[in-house]
Amino acid sequence: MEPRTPTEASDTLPEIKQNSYFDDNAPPKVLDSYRKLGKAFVSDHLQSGRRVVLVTSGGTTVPLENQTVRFIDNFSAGTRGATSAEYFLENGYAVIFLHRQYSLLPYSRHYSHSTNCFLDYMAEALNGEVMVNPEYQQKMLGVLRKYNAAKNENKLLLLSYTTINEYLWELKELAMLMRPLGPKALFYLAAAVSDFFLPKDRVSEHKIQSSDIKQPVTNGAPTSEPKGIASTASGKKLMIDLDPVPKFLKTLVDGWAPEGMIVSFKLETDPSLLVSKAHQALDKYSHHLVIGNLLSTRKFEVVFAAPEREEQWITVPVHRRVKSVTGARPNLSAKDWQTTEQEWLRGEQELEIESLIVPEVVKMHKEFIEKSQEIKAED
Ligand code: 9Z3
Repeated sequence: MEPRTPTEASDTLPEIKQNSYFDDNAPPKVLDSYRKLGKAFVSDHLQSGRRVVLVTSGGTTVPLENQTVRFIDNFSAGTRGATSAEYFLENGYAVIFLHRQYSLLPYSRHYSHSTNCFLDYMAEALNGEVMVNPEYQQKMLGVLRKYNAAKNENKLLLLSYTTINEYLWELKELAMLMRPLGPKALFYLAAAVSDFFLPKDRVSEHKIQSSDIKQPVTNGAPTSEPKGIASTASGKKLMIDLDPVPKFLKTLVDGWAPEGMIVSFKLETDPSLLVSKAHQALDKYSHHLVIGNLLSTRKFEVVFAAPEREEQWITVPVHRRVKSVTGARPNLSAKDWQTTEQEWLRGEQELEIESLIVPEVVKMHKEFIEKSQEIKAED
């Protein structure tokens, strides 16, 4: 996992110039205010010499209408990102948390989207005031202290997106703002990003009406139809014609963040594909680490793929039987996984896999910074 030398890291931004995505798709309205917030945050931590991580979290949407009633979504609750952000803060990082609006957030995640409604954490005191239920006092105090420390020390910047277009613009902007941090910038891309999108000029302004879909027509929609859709000759089917999302990871590596360390996640559902797909992503984008996970076991195991290294599995101890947590993949039966999942759902297994993932990433980032400094010193 070598840093690239300054000559390898291009000063021009080739991929950005080549692809016209940002010419054709307008920036989100919040971009100017995010730029100001991001700039102030980065310059604050640049001065203190702190490492800064951009954590992306949650799914991106592809709206089918400008005034959006319907959209295509990517799976992600934001658990991976929100939990990891907390461990990065514990490891001394400042965190820019770029997340899907209304997905889980660091610290507050402990009290939302859970089996308990937040009101279940409350109780009525004898004097009629609302208090925290004594059962939860201890844990909540711990969470509250960490949350307040992150806020008071300006170590956590929360910025949000909803659509794939907002995500791409904001990622680009923040990556460029983080360039002065050099190798101290870390990108931890846990967001579940759409592979396909509907370009702006093909998005219909208003809600697509099923009565607008005439038949028979072929793909390539006659002008009378709402833009971007077409029906088949066989019936009133909505056919959506999506374009591939530009390979932003390549642009991030080569242009937006040439000196930072870049970690991406790879999500698969077929276990036989996970490792090869993680390596493929690494070869394609030439970044520093791919963390592979399967939808079904993502809370209990992940695999690290990095250049010139053996794959490394990180596994949460299963059913109190698996002691080792890093290294080769433990040979577990489907039943073992089921037991783990049940224990986790019952709250018996409290170890969060992010508490194992993040320290490994932090270790790799430290080595990355040291190597970058050695290369600079040699020049
Ligand atoms: C992940 O694989 C994340 O770990 C999860 C986290 C989405 C599974 P939750 O938020 O889930 O804890 O519910 N993210 C996928 C990242 C992704 O879409 N990667 C792109 C790809 O695989 C490249 S950046 O092509």
